[in-house]
Amino acid sequence: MSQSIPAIRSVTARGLVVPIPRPVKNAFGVIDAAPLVLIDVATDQGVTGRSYIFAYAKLTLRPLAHLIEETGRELTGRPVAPFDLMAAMDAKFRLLGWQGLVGMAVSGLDMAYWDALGKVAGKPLAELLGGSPKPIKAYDSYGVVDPVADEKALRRSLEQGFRGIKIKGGDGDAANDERVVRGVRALLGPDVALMLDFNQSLDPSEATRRIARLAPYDLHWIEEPVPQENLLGHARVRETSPIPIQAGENWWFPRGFAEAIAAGASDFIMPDLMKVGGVTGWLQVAGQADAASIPMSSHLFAEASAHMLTVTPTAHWLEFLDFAGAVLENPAKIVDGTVTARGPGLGLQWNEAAVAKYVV
Ligand code: SMN
Ligand code: MG
Repeated sequence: MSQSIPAIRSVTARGLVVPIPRPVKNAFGVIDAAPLVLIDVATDQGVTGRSYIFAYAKLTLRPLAHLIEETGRELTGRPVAPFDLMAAMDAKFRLLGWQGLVGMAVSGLDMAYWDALGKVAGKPLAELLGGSPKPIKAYDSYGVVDPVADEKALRRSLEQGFRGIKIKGGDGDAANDERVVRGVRALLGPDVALMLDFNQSLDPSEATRRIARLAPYDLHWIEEPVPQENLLGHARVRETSPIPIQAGENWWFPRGFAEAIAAGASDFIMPDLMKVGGVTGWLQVAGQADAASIPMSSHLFAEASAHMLTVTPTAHWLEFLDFAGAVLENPAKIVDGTVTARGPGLGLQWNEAAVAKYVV
């Protein structure tokens, strides 16, 4: 018996500001709450596809919700066929360009379509895509830390079984980076992976100078040392870096990754589901990473990313940074430092009582 593809009945998007377990300080500021847009794609089969995106700032919540709902309105009645819908979006936005809010809206919708398909099939998305859910190793993602003031939190991460910890650099001078990295490495011991994220805050010369100083501390990767669009700058830093370079959370759609890989920008890549083109875009990047033997990690969106890393041939690390836990019925669960994909679909259900508290 064949099941027919559901059709889109309506799309709703809600802007929220959600509390997060700990603030995330980076080289440019502090995130102390998560502006999220929740997307619901209702279908004619009674199933609703869901996803959420991270708006970065409160002021983008309304424009994003508007873009998502208006785009969705035009798609009413169309089958939930993500490949076809991505082609339709490409045609619609090709001349406008879809880097920025438009790309985030398209990616968020794509995730919700796939969630709906998983729910219709009654399967976790990872299974629908040909994989089988299994534990994916995760790292606990911090902002700027101080090895003394944050000792308790870091030890708690180790107790939860995390085998990797990411912290931020670039919040002070090179001496401060070194002090923090030395202190955190001493606290973690030699067997836990330690990653350092500069969030695009340096220029290539300064990045090269700072990274050389960090060589003794066995860092697992250096992330976004220079502005994300400076692909040749990344490649230049990488040439002499004793530590692998990681980037990708700000590269747009599969084309962006093709360009970055061709430029030799990075040893590792970490697409963000909301900028890479959702599930559809991620799958295309996973193919590129496999062909180029590049380890691939995720950025944010732990619940959905667990599904994607399950079907990523070069799967590396899942980032655990809990931005949506407060509004989810089943937030990503850390078991012995791993996250396992849960369905049906992406496994996203809203806790409507919590949503009502944080809607803006
Ligand atoms: C990051 C980006 C956006 C929000 C929080 C943290 C960071 C990361 O660059 O890699 O997690
Ligand atoms: Mg980062």
